[in-house]
Amino acid sequence: MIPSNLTPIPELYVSYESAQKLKVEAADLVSWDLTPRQICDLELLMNGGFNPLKGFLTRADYDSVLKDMRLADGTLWPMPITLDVSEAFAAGLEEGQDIALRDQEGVILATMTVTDNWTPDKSHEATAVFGADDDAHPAVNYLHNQAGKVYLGGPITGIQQPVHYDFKGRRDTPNELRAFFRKMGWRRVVAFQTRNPLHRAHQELTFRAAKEAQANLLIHPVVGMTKPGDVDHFTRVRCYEAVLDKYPLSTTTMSLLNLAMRMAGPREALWHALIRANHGCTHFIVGRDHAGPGKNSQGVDFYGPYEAQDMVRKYQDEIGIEMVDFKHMVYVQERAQYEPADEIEEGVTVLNISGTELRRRLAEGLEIPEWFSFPEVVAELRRTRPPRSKQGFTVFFTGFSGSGKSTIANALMVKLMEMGGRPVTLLDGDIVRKNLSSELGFSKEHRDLNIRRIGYVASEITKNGGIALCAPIAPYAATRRAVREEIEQFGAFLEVHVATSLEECERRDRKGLYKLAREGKIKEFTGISDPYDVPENPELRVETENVDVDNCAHQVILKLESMGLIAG
Ligand code: PPS
Repeated sequence: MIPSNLTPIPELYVSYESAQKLKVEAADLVSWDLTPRQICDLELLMNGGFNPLKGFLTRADYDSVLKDMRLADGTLWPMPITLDVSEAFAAGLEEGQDIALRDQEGVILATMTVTDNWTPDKSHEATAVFGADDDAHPAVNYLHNQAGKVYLGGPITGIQQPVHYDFKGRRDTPNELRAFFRKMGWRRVVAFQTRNPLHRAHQELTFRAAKEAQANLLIHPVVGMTKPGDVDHFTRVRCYEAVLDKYPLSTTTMSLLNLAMRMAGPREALWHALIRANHGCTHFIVGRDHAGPGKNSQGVDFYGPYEAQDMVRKYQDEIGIEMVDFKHMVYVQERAQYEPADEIEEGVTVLNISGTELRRRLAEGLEIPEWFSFPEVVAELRRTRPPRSKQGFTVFFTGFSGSGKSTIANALMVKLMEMGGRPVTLLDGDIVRKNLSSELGFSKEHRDLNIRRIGYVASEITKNGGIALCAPIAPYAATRRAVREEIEQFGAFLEVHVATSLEECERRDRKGLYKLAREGKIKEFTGISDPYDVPENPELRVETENVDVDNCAHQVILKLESMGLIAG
């Protein structure tokens, strides 16, 4: 049971004087540069947000969390908080060795005594924690494609908090929030977790939840890492600030939580409840499909809509936080007000705008009515999400060498430049290899690096409202997917498979490379001696045999029009 909000929660920080000493001593330690997700985890470990954890999970705790949602000593804890590192880094460590944990600029945040060092079975972890070993789940995808191969476990000695330059005044540690609640005399506090902008329905439901629980309200948005594709936290916080003004004075406050979400549905809901209890909250709102990651690769939801609520209800007494049902609020036109959907009689006109519909209206620059959201919130969203026809985007051609990618991309570039409006950049395979990637060869590692560099440049172009046309072979599906994810944070990503068959490319053999590859004079040649993953669901597949280049480029233009990316 977590201490009531009248008492402080244990932190892992040492005193200021000890921290200064440790910083100097740590200069001799081996350093691990933390990933963005690990920085989020470390912050909550150190400030007590992840109480009762004292460090990254040991192997015994990890096994037990996977199996029973409990630490080895039986304490409830549903989420494996692990320090994943590379094999090379782990190989150099001895048991009991202290290491320095540093942020991405090299600033020391903590030291850790490495008591455990093991190679986890990630497929098993995926199934145990997320319910399926399916890369369509963002955390499973992270586990397999981003996390290091080895886990380190052991206690943490906290030196200093990670630095945040944004919204400093809105960030609170659990103890700062507890102190605030004490000062304000808030004995009952209901927390609302969110990773989305709030609209009128949310304001209504949270205010109603607080009234029902006879509690004050804490809007507690996640600003660490959320689901790829979410509205960025800068925009969201400006939106939340606008909504905060709509609550009666001194009933409600907002604090930002630097959590890295896993989108693990029921387990995540339980984890969220524990974190809120640590922050001194007595009640926690859980809705339908809390922290749901969407659909799996078979198109089926990963979790049932009420699994998260059932889970939190089951453990609420053990945690010491009471679950409050999230009421689905809808707008009743006749009465011009929001009411819970399950309390409405038949025959009245109920209005609702789904998340998908909202995104469509923003994307197409259509009206968003005042009954749905506050004008200040809509204005903020419009600022960051201009209509699609004004956003940047990336067209990513992929296909065999000689398939016609560059030729089509060049034709497309000219057509787009004729239309005008946005700057266009062509990142052709050959051009990139002359400039950006001149030192790279064609091993899997080098190809991945090459594609990631192209993806990075394209994402910057897209973010800044330009059009990036990429035309590398990009033979690996996982790398293409990573690039897609990076770019989709900022704008549309259109994958075009230039589906010229290998036989045809070889027959054309414009550069004479296939001949050399067949003779073994070029090694690792895509299609001959190196693999090519055919895109399964590209936005567009173009056949080039018996179709001229102009027509192929025109097909892309039509697709862009149908996606609303260029005005018709
Ligand atoms: S990758 O796999 O996406 O990084 O390749 P990419 O950057 O597009 O570079 C492909 C061009 O390099 C030439 N080339 C080879 N291609 C494939 N395999 C091997 N081993 C190889 N060696 C040289 C080839 O001309 C490719 O150009 P395109 O324009 O695709 O024909």
